[in-house]
Amino acid sequence: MFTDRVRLQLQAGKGGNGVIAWRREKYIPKGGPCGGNGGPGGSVVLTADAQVPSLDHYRNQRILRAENGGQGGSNDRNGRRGRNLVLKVPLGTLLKDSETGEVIFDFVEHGQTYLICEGGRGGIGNNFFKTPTNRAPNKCTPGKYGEVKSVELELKLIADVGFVGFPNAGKSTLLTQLARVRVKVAPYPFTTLHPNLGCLRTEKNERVIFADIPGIISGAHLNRGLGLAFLRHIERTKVLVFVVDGSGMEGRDPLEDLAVLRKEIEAYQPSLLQKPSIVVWNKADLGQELPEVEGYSVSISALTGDGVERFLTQVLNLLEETTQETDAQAV
Ligand SMILES: Nc1nc2c(ncn2[C@@H]2O[C@H](COP(=O)(O)OP(=O)(O)O)[C@@H](O)[C@H]2O)c(=O)[nH]1
Ligand SMILES: [Mg+2]
Repeated sequence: MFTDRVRLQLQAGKGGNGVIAWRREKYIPKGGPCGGNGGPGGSVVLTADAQVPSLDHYRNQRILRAENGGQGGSNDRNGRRGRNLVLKVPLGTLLKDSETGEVIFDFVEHGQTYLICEGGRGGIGNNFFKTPTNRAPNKCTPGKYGEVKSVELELKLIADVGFVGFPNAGKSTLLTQLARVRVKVAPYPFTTLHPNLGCLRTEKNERVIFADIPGIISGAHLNRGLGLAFLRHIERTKVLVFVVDGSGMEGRDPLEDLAVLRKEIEAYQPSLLQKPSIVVWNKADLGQELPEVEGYSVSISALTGDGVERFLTQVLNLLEETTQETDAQAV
């Protein structure tokens, strides 16, 4: 699986110091304290931005700092607030604590924001220590340091589940429908990240990414149509879903379509056919006796939503089995 990771040390800004100052005006003796407060340091904030394609921007960075707060001034002037450091990250970025490896935040939607390091508070100037009994305090406090964290950003956007099928088989419709179905056993919130990409959360709060891989045409392995770029995408998915128009409309034969899809994939790399897969006979609403095939298959209507819930349950089960096997192999 494709991962792209960077390690960064993030530092919020230090708060500005408070100061001691005295009013000195002509003809006003004993003007009193007038030292202002320091401004707060800037915080470090991460925000998901759909326009950012990768973490490349951070590749050569190690330490990133937000601005410090300004020192207080005389005449009760407060110091300037340090500017926040806003780091834009691509959708699909996991923010992890680099010491514990724990996931702190998972950016899946455009605009999601997470404050990782809070800026230090500004110090207090002597004007604020003034009391009825102490009219001339000779005291101020320094600004506090901002938070510092070592983090790891990991981009994980490669689909777990890839839809493979001829143009017009209904892949896009199915992806859209997934966002609508509410599975009874558990609510799986589904977010559309991109027209061809959707993200679903399981009960365990794991992320499953579905991709509608642009249409295959016969000869893809010879680089016709979208060709090789397309086939490369499916190399990285864990589960393949063959979406086939099962209605037999337009004079197509569903079994033959499935055979061609498999042949294309096999011609490119035979091992891809070893991936766990599900055959989806789509357009069930148009009616058609569907052929029996080996392995998992399910008949659905992506248009009406019939059978989509069953399909989802199958995919998630298959994915879980696959993950367990992979984990077992890794041990
Ligand atoms: N009757 C019917 N039409 C469908 C179904 N799923 C998709 N379609 C239609 O088939 C056409 C192609 O669907 P689309 O999702 O764009 O196919 P894609 O090229 O595989 O992404 C569209 O006009 C859809 O409305 C279905 O289950 N039943
Ligand atoms: Mg489409």
